[in-house]
Amino acid sequence: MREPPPTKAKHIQIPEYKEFLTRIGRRYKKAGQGLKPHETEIARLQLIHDVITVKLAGIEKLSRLLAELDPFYHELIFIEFDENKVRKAVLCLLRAKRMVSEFFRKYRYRLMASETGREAKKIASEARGRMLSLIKRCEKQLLLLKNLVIFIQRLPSIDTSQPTIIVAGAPSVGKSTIVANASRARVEIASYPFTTKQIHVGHANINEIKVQIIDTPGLLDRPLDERNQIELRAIAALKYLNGPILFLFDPTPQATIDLERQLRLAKQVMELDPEKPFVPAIAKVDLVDKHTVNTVISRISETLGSTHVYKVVGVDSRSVKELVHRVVMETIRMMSSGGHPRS
Ligand SMILES: Nc1nc2c(ncn2[C@@H]2O[C@H](COP(=O)(O)OP(=O)(O)OP(=O)(O)O)[C@@H](O)[C@H]2O)c(=O)[nH]1
Ligand SMILES: [Mg+2]
Repeated sequence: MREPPPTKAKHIQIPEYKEFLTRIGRRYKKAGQGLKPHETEIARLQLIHDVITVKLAGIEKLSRLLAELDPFYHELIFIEFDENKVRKAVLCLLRAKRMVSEFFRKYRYRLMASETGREAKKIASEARGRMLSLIKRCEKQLLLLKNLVIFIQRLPSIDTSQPTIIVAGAPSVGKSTIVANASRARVEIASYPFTTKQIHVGHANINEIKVQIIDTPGLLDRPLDERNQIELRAIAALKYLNGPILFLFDPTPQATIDLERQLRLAKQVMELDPEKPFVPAIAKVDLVDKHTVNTVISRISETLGSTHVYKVVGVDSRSVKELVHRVVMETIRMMSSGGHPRS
């Protein structure tokens, strides 16, 4: 299994500027004690160099992680962070690290050639100032990258190479209820719309196949450029995660948006990636009569051209497990027969 970015990010630490000063300050006086004056100053510069180098090792790891991001995580991260600012911040710190090593080499030679303790002190003070100011100049960037790493660490760990079902639909259609009943995921369920604000992942075992079930925030039927950040997270999952989209319809009169708007939304979702299997399902069928269910099925078939529309009672875990099982099997069948995912 490929390690997802949140797992990789757990090994990355980005310090704040003041942490450099504290770490250096704690050992500065003792460094090189008892040596000749110029040797003492070299030892102190070595300390500054080493602290900066060790503390900035995380930047290189972060830079590698960002370079290897798959499109899903790339999208999810740069919905919240300005990609250009992040790139500049990484470059600022990588440059600072390189320059600190260069200064250290240069000033070490100058210190070795110094003739008096006074001269050595003067050279060392200049070197210290220059080395630290390189980091000080990237103070804001350090903070940005520290926040970025914390953000990545908190993202859901999704293995983009594993089978995945993406549950989507308008707000309050019952997405989280389905994900909770199909897996071991603990997701928030509530009667008000927009309860889910992040992407969540649940894991289920279907006939020995490990399946990831993705809960997404609710979507409204509006153009991409009018969508808010929370909706864009759902779009990132729908566009870039590999697997069928289980699209839920709320058939009740209390639905957040009416059926026609849900159908418009379904079309928009289908268009995000026309190659992706699209599985329509009517949720909350326990709350409406048969006639309503049939009317909704007809409208879905007419509008989306779906040959099969599933029905599910999200609050009944048996109904949910059966649906997920059928979606997985159907997807496998479609993929192995090489048929069009929406035929
Ligand atoms: N009776 C009944 N209620 C359901 C069913 N599915 C969900 N609900 C209820 O509908 C409400 C919304 O459910 P959620 O699972 O939070 O809906 P959601 O689509 O995740 O909502 P957002 O995250 O806000 O987009 C909750 O009060 C659920 O208990 C169902 O099949 N039958
Ligand atoms: Mg939800």
